[in-house]
Amino acid sequence: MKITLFFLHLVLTGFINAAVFNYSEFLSGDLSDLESSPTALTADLGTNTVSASTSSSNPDIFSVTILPGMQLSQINLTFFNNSVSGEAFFGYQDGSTLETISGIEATDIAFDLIGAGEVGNDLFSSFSSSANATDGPDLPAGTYTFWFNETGADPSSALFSFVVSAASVPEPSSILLLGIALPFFLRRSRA
Ligand SMILES: [Ca+2]
Ligand SMILES: [Ca+2]
Repeated sequence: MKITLFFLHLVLTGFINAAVFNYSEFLSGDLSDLESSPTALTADLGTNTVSASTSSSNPDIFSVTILPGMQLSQINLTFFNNSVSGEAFFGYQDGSTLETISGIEATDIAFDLIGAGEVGNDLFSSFSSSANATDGPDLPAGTYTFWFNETGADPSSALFSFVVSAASVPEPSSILLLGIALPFFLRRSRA
């Protein structure tokens, strides 16, 4: 019994101390239902996960903050299940809150109707475009708010994997080289 408790302690503290997030509704409770107050998560380099179950009466709204020097490279659908409708709504907007759901229109949010057929896919290849959401992949540092919702009463479950990598910026040596070379080429072109 003591060994089991110690192991459980290691597992739980491991999750709490991990730099990447692994949010499981089973362990940590239902994600926020409120667009004005999403469950706030901060990502780190590597694979960050959210495991959630939604229904028409239980929207799941959460924000993901990408720290400076990093980018959100992929959102992979790792698992999905809905035995009735077979799909659910999943979308995002820029910022730490979501526009009021009751007044939201399709063009207000980048979204996809996700289903089992997309398991293994990077959802950035399927999201619609919206003026209120930066086009992916490789979302820069900032906060993005996600909305997972099943429109029917039948629950949908999903595991999302947010892959964060170092932001792709030109190396300082490349910039320095460009600074040295550019005046040279400009002089030559004028000659
Ligand atoms: Ca939920
Ligand atoms: Ca919820």
